[in-house]
Amino acid sequence: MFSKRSTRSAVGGSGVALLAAAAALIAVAMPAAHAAGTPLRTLAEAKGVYIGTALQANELSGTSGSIAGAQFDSVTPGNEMKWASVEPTRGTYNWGPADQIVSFAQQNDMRVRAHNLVWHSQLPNWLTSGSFTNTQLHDLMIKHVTDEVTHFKGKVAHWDVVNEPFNEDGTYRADLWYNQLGVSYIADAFTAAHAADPNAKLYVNDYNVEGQNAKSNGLYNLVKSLKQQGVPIDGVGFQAHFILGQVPSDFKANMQRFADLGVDVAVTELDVRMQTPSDAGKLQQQANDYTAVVNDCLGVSRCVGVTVWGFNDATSWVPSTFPGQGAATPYDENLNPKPAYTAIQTALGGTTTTPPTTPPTTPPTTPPTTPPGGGACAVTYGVNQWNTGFTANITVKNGGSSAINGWTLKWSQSGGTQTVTQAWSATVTRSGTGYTATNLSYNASLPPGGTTSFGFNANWSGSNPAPTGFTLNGAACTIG
Ligand code: 9MR
Repeated sequence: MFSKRSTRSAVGGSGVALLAAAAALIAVAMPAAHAAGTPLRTLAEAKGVYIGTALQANELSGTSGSIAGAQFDSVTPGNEMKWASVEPTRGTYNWGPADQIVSFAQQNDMRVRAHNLVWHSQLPNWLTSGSFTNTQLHDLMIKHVTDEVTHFKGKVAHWDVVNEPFNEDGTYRADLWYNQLGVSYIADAFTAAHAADPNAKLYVNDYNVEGQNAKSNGLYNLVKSLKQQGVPIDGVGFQAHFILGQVPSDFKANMQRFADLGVDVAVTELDVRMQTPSDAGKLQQQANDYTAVVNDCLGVSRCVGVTVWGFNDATSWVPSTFPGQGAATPYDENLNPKPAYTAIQTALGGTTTTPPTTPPTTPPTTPPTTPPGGGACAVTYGVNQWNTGFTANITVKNGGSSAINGWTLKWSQSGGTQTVTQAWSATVTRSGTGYTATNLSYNASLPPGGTTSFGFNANWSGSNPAPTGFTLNGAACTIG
């Protein structure tokens, strides 16, 4: 379903060139909360990597859901797949919230980075306060891993099988698992996960391992040993919870040494925290830090993707864990994109467009018909097209003298076959040669002279001619 990094050459360089060559993007003023330009996921896919976000089940609807689905092609449940969430009572599973996130991912054509199976934290009380023999604890771990991986079998691309097994000095963390089972718990967890879903890519994941240091050396030796033993490990996740200005300069080289062991690598929980309040200088430094991380991943052929740990400052874990710090993500608390967003977009190959000084629309020479409740309109249609797909960005202007409350924009595209795969800031459907876009609740009202913008991604084959015959609530539109 998704291009893996190993296929990057098939869709990468030539796709980017095509993107650039075919770009006919019309710059438009986008409403708050929806970023201008090509969505991050479109750019990432053209580079053969994914761009992901952590999400919690209460973020799937409304503006946060619509941004997440439009911009990201991978989702990691922030908490919903952890042991305490899925097995709060021994042997009784609560899959609901995690299932909701998986459904959201399927609806939005996103992959799932599942997180996590064996960790020292967010364990249920029955497990931490129980008194189990080593054999019982081993069997409980294997059963949990087997049951959870089986439940999501075929629905997740990647599993964080073992999370945060190291101390800062590179020794094993003395947690429940290591203390009772010894280091073999790690290999056993991977083996059980692989048996339950042989197609899922299995990762070990940790923090403060991005640079070469005692902790990453410990992790390196573990991965080397697991590979030598033939344990089914596929990848290493670098969480990348950074402090402003402190992305290690050897992050890329460090990822490369792991890749050289024969595993994939991924940036799994990226954020860059700062002392709040933020200011322009800090936000620019943060943008530089995000640029460095994306470039580091793109510089390692086995780096399969980058996930941000929450895409917006409103729901980030940082302020509650580090009082006085925050503003760590690419979108602010009002869900508006920050310089860090543009930095990711640019690093992934997107271009920044400057709005034209004169409006790109031409006034109609004959007055359009104006049905009750509707109005004359003007449309700008920008398309970024490559060999199998395209991204369309549309701005519609209410050119009439009365306000519109609730709008439907229709147009046709005759020739070739096109399939809409996702839309943002509007609902977009395709039937025959006709498209229908309807407003979301936040952009239903268009005052006289007011504009709103939306977009969609689609696949095409045969040909992909220019759209024609735009109407807004039945009134003909000019195309600028
Ligand atoms: O984002 C998660 C937050 O909501 C939880 O309160 C927290 C509890 O430990 O876990 C957060 O996610 C962590 C992730 O699972 C593992 N790496 C560190 C993340 C931030 O704490």
